[in-house]
Amino acid sequence: MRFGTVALFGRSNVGKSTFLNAVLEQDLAIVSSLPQTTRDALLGVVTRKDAQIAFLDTPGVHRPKTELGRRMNHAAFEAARTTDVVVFMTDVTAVARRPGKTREIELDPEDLRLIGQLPPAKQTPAVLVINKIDLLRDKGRLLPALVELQKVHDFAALVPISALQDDGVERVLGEIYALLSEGPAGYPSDTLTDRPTSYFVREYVREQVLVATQGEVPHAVAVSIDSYEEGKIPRILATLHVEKEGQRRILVGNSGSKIKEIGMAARARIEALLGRQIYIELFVRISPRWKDAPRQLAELGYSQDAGEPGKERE
Ligand SMILES: Nc1nc2c(ncn2[C@@H]2O[C@H](COP(=O)(O)OP(=O)(O)OP(=O)(O)O)[C@@H](O)[C@H]2O)c(=O)[nH]1
Ligand SMILES: [Mg+2]
Repeated sequence: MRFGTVALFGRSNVGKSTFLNAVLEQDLAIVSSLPQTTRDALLGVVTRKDAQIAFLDTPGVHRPKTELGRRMNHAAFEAARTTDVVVFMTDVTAVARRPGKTREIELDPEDLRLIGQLPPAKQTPAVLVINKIDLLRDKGRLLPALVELQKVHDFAALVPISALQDDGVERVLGEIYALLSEGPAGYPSDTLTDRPTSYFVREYVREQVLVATQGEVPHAVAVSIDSYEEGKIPRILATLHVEKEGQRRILVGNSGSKIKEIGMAARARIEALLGRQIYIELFVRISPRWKDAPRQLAELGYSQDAGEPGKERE
């Protein structure tokens, strides 16, 4: 048996959470086309006959404007620093042709900055994954890009994939397997994650906000669980926190139509995870500056140590 922990690390929106779901063969993590979808590290455990890999999906590293953003980056760097292997993920936009550039391949400057902050290869081996190859018309750009990337860091392997189309995902698992050492599994074989149900309730409600709203609203929302009553049909009351009155009005919608739509879609997603019926009711509240207030951040589940594996908080 081989066992190891693996951080999924990289810029926002490159497909880290999509990849996690692909290896788990389950839509555990929330995914969206907006940047900064993932806000904290999420464990997802893949158990096979001869190996167990504990993946940590992390928030996309970005230039933070709030305390929440700083904590998100911190969670990503902590994961990359503490796991056995790092998957550095980028996507084909990083190797796309850029107007006005003279050199054939110009690596993404943000990628270069992040690669420069990876732990030394001798200490933590890293696998480079280029995602979204389904979008790349000119596949001839891939090889020179891989050559350039290999020059900036001693990656143990470089794998082009399409997480969305489940193309190359198994090869990534193979490359990770080759880097793991023999040892007992870290989790019981039926473990999927270490997060409690309440975490996924919050996430799946937030996911529907990302789907149903635009502009500043998706990023202004955090979700808290007010009560969770077990029973034949569990009864969940949750609050969506926004920063401003205008955002509250958008979320509620015309005579409550928007919040109802969000609640119904979130309920379907939660029911699919739990395999049972639930009742959920959503409220909207203005909590100004929740993204910068340490106490409120902690209450909303975004405490400073939230990203560290094994430190559950609910
Ligand atoms: N075409 C294509 N799109 C993809 C692929 N993988 C992910 N995407 C899309 O890219 C967007 C971002 O995906 P996520 O998995 O949320 O990206 P992430 O890296 O987790 O983003 P953050 O959580 O914000 O850091 C979504 O719209 C996905 O559907 C892929 O292989 N091909
Ligand atoms: Mg994500």
